[in-house]
Amino acid sequence: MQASAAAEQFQTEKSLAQVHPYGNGNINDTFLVSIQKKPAKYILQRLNPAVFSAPQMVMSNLRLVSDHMRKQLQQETTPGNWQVGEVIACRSGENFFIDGDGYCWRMVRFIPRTQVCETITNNEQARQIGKGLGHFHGLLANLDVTSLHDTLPGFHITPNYLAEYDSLGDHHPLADQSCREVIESHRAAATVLEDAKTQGLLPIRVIHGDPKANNFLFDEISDQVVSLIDLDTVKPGLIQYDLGDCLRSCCNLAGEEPTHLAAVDFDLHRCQAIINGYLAESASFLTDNDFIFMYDAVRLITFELGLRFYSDYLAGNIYFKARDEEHNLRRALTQFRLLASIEAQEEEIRTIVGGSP
Ligand code: ADP
Ligand code: GN1
Ligand code: MG
Repeated sequence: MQASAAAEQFQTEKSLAQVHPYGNGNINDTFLVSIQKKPAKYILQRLNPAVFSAPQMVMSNLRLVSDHMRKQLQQETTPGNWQVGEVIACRSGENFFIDGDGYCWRMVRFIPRTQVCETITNNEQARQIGKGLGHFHGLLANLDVTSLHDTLPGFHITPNYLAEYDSLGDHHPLADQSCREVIESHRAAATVLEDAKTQGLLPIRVIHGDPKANNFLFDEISDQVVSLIDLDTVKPGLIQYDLGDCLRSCCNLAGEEPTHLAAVDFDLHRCQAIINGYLAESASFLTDNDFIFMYDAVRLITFELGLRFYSDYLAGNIYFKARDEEHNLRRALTQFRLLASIEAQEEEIRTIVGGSP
């Protein structure tokens, strides 16, 4: 179904004016929907069925998490400006719509006067992002983890991604020697967070799963982070996955899609700014053990994403949206270069995030 036809299935206030592709997400198809003579806008999304096989679970989590955040915000002593997305019902009253081809569509209100930063450009933005992630974790800290569906089993379980990679075969015709070497030299370290989890060293909490730069919304005027969107992967997990992913995404000076690989570098000032922002919001729920694994987390999640991109390249680009056949290979090389930069600065990063080598 065309996006414009799908948009008509939802209970918007006025007749729709325009529906355009929007944003740079790697998973879902996103459209900006505007209505006539009004600034109000909506975001329409077609969920990626290769990633989310049970969209009703995704939508149920979205409802649960949004309602919980709203309740928590009402109880905050100093009301802030945190925004929670609002799902628009479709004509049948459901919060999603399945088209004739089986695709799941949903609509949310565009959070007004906000914008995303595809690539972070300064330390204040980084501090805001850290604060935003800490606020998000704090709002969900007392939500029962067992009330959430697992929308993406195996997500961030690095040994599983290695097993998937291994299943693609040792002599794959597209194999890239440098990627192979990185993967082999990191194989042994891939279980570090899962081992800590099994040993009971790290608690299972409600996590976002995907707190990369372009999932944070900045207020257009104040430049404060006012929302963390893309809640499809909210689930029980380790906050180390989230911090690792946030640092991986926001401290890379060249962003995830650089024109020159040489520009890829993990920036320590950004790292410090994110941690400062995060700590300012997270004192109530962090434990000493949480700090021990922070360096391992940023290293592991960067490796993991490189491995995920590379495996998807070998598998024929079936998971991440890709512009051409080698797009996921370039993305993998970017993450592996960032990994090298992280490892070269291990001592400095540990000084910032805690934990001894
Ligand atoms: P994906 O899962 O593909 O990454 P997202 O849910 O992150 O999809 O949406 C893609 C982009 O759409 C975001 O990076 C952001 O620019 C924009 N977006 C999504 N939801 C909203 C919203 N409620 N308000 C404003 N912008 C949004
Ligand atoms: C995907 O959906 P998006 O673009 O926010 C992916 C993340 C990756 C990220 C890398 C559900 O995030 O895990 O870190 O791409 N999301 C999913 O850019 O796999
Ligand atoms: Mg996104």
